[in-house]
Amino acid sequence: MKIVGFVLTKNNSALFPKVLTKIPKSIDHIFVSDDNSNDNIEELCEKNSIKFYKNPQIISGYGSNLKNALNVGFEIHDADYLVEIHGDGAQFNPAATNDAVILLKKNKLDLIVGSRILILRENMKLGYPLSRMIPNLILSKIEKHLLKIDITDFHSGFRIYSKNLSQKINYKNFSNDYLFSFEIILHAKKQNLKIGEVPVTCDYKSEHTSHKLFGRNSAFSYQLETFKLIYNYFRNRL
Ligand SMILES: Nc1nc2c(ncn2[C@@H]2O[C@H](COP(=O)(O)OP(=O)(O)OP(=O)(O)O)[C@@H](O)[C@H]2O)c(=O)[nH]1
Ligand SMILES: [Mg+2]
Repeated sequence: MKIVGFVLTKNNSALFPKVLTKIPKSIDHIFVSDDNSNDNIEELCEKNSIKFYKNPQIISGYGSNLKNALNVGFEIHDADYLVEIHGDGAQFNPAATNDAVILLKKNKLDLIVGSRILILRENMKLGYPLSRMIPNLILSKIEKHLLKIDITDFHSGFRIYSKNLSQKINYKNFSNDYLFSFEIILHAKKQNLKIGEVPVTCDYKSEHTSHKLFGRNSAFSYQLETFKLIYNYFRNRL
C-alpha cells in the first residue's frame, strides 16, 4: 500500500518548515502542488529534495490545485492513497494518517475524511472557535442524515483519496474552489464508494489560514452552495 502525501501551497512558504515536522512515518513520501505562489516555496522544496509541481490550470484556487495534486499523485507517483496536507503549517494534523492505515488494513475504503467532531474536546483545547464549530456540528448532522453517509465532519480539510476513487469519479469539472471538497463526497456516495472517517486534530492556535466566515467566497457562501448541490443530487435521483 503506497501512501503519498501532497502539500497544497498558496503563498504559505513561511509555514512550510512546520509542515515538514508533522509528516508521519505512515506517509511514504510527499510532494508539493503549488498554485502560483509569489514566495520561495520552489527553492525550499529543492533544498529538502521534495518534488515540486506548479498547478498548470488557468483558473487557480483550492479545488483547482487539488485536482492537479490528485492527477500528479496517481499518475506520476503511482500512489494507492493520497493524503491531503495543507501548506498552512498542516493545520489539520497529517498524523491522522496513522489511524487511517489501521482502518485501511481492515476495510477497503475509497475516501477517508478526518473528523474534528470525534475528538471535539481536544480540538476545543486547540482553539476550535465556536463560530466554526457550531455551524459545522449542525450542518454535518443534517448532511449525514440527508445523504446517509456515516461521517461526522463533512467540512474537514483532512482527506485521504484512493486510486479507485480517482478512476471512478471524473473530478475535472468540479469546482476550482473550496466546494470541490464537498462535491467529492457527494460523488463518492453517488458511485457507491466506501467513505470512512478518522479523528483529526486541527490547530487553530498556531499560525494558520482559515476560510473567512462571511462575504464573497466565504464559509457561509460555500455552505449555501453545498445545499444547492444536495438539492440537485436528490432532484437527479428522482
Ligand atoms: N490555490 C489556492 N489555495 C488555497 C486558497 N486558499 C486556501 N488555499 C489552500 O488550501 C488550504 C486550506 O485552506 P484554509 O483557508 O486554511 O481552510 P481550512 O483550514 O481547510 O478551513 P478552516 O480553518 O476550517 O476554515 C490552505 O492551506 C492553502 O494551501 C486559494 O485561494 N487558492
Ligand atoms: Mg487552514
